[in-house]
Amino acid sequence: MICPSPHADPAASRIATDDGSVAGSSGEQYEARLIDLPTIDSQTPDAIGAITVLEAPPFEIKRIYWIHGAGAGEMRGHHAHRTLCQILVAVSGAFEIKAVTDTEEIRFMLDTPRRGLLLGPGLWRTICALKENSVLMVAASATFNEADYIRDFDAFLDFRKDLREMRRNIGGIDQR
Ligand code: T46
Repeated sequence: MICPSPHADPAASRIATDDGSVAGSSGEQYEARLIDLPTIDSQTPDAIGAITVLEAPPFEIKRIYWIHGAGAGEMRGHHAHRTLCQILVAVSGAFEIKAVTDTEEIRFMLDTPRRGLLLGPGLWRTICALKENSVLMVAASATFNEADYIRDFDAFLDFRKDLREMRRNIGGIDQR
């Protein structure tokens, strides 16, 4: 399935490896990585299936919601957040998530409830359901605030430019 991208250049697209690191990302750091969630598998007659736990997240969770009802190949997202941190879990079905900077995009496959994607602020994201009836749970660091959204891609590019400039000015170690 092809989930469209805001960057036209396919060379700018990279796939996150299984351990969540970003393949070939030329030293850039991203606040986007896969995290394995502790899972208890039960195989006794009175407890079948598994329990997966999201605990001790790297931010305080203020809100949990879930996205459902998107058909296979349908997309959501198309925005960035100024400050919001999130953990995304495909509790059912599968999603391809793209985390996009001003120069490239990283593709993450969420196809198991045993894994989450930690997504920081300042990244444009697209969410593409890969299967009918997929459900994406999102744990977020803040309550809903429309002012935290950047919904225009050019405004996002300006935001990234300002961020880079600010980091340079304060002599930041990281140049995201
Ligand atoms: C994100 C990805 C992963 C509310 O009124 N309250 C809420 O708590 C939320 C989440 C949304 N809304 C309203 C705002 C919009 O008018 O519902 C509409 C759709 O929301 P949004 O554009 O956030 O939907 P998605 O699915 O594109 O994005 C969601 C998250 O909200 C977003 O933060 O990064 O999933």
